[in-house]
This record gives sequence, C-alpha cells and structure tokens, in this order.
Amino acid sequence: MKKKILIFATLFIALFSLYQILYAEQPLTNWLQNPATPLAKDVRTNFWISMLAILPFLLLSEGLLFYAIVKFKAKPNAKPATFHENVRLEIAWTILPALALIIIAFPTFTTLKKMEVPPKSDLVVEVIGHQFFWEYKYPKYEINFAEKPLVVPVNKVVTLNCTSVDVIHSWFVPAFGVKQDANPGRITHAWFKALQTGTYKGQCAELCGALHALMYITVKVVTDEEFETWLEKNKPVPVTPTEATAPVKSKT
Ligand SMILES: [Cu+2]
Repeated sequence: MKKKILIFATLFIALFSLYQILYAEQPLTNWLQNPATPLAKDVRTNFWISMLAILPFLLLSEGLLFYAIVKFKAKPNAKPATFHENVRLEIAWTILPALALIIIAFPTFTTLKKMEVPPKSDLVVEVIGHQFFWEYKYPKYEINFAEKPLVVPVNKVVTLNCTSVDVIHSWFVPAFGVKQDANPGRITHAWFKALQTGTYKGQCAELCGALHALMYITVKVVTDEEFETWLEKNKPVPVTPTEATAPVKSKT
C-alpha cells in the first residue's frame, strides 16, 4: 500500500512538473520565465545545453545507487567486499565530466561575452540601488525618479549603468536575462533589448537588508510613440525665476 502511494505520488509530481515546464501558459512558479530579449534566449539555450550535458551523470549515478541499494542490501553477518580501486574506471569518470564541462563552457563564455559587451546603445539608464528601492535616471532627458516602473522603448538597446548608495543590491529581471550587481562606489554595466511590449517583473537579487524581499522591479516596455509621450509627460519643468526665487535686487 505504502509503495503504491509512493509510486503514485512520484508519478504525479513528475507529470505535473513536465506539464508546468512544457505546456502551462501561466506556470504556477516563476522559474523559467519566457525569454523576452536575445540575451535571455541565449541564457535559456545554455540552460538546456547544460541540463542535457549533466543529466546523464545524474541518471547514471542515481541509477547505480538505486541498483546497489536493492542488489547489495546487506544481510546480517554478510562479509564486506574487499576490492580496491579500478584505475580505468577512475580515469573514465574524471575525463567524462571534464568533457561535459568543456561542452558547457563554449556557449556559456560566448553568452557571457555578449552580456559584457553591449551593442551601440539607444538609451542609457542609470540604475541606483537604495535600501530599499530602485532609483532610475535618464541622463539624456534629465528624468529622475524612484519607486516607479522603468519605462523603455521596445526593440531598442537599453544600457544600464548600475550603482548603489548604501550596500550591494542586484538588478534582476529574469525575462531579460539580466542580473547585475549594483555596488556602492562602482558602476557596473548591463544591457537588454526587449523584443515585445509588456510589463516585466524582477526583484533585487542580493540580500541587502530587512526589506530586501520588497525591492521589486517593474519594467514597462512600450512602443516608440508611447515612449515619446511618456518622455513629454515626465521631462523636468524648466524653472522660471519667480519673485520668491529671483535674486533680490538691492534697493538703491
Ligand atoms: Cu536590494
């Protein structure tokens, strides 16, 4: 009876996970969000390559373990085996995983380089981490705000200059394939090019204090026209000297 329940539960979890990964339009968890940028697509491909490269080792070792548990279950007073090393086997299990790592390394380093070297930037945004919110600056437009969604145009290369005013934070938007630390006293770089309009969610990914879990990130990717309108609405109002701010004229 117990065995049946165990088998049924395992099967259920396996099938449910498979459904979640392959078919669910709105998965219950947010692991593996749909990639929304070329970088995120590369990251996803790398993820599957790595999975394929390491899965045989997991299956083989777990299978052997399971086999050994069943087959060599010790009876009382059983004599332990006395064999020692097997050089050929040891060479094989050193070289094969090393090969797997080499296979993983090529696409990984290619993607890492892509992340490090942004193409020509269409929009520069400064990202500043605070305990516990994000501040954004658009230096070109002199726009500056905090605790509001970042608004960017679709299909444009957005480069981020990240820093922090207090402790280390990390700007993490999974759908963009971007996770960049924001360090005090330093500027780190990241970039993305969102391929579709929409709202994308992220979160600070570096434990930064008591309210770390509330440092959400929202990015609104909009069309060019919508972005222009947004810029118009948010551009700074030029300060005209009023009586209160104008320099006091000396009475003569
Ligand atoms: Cu943080």
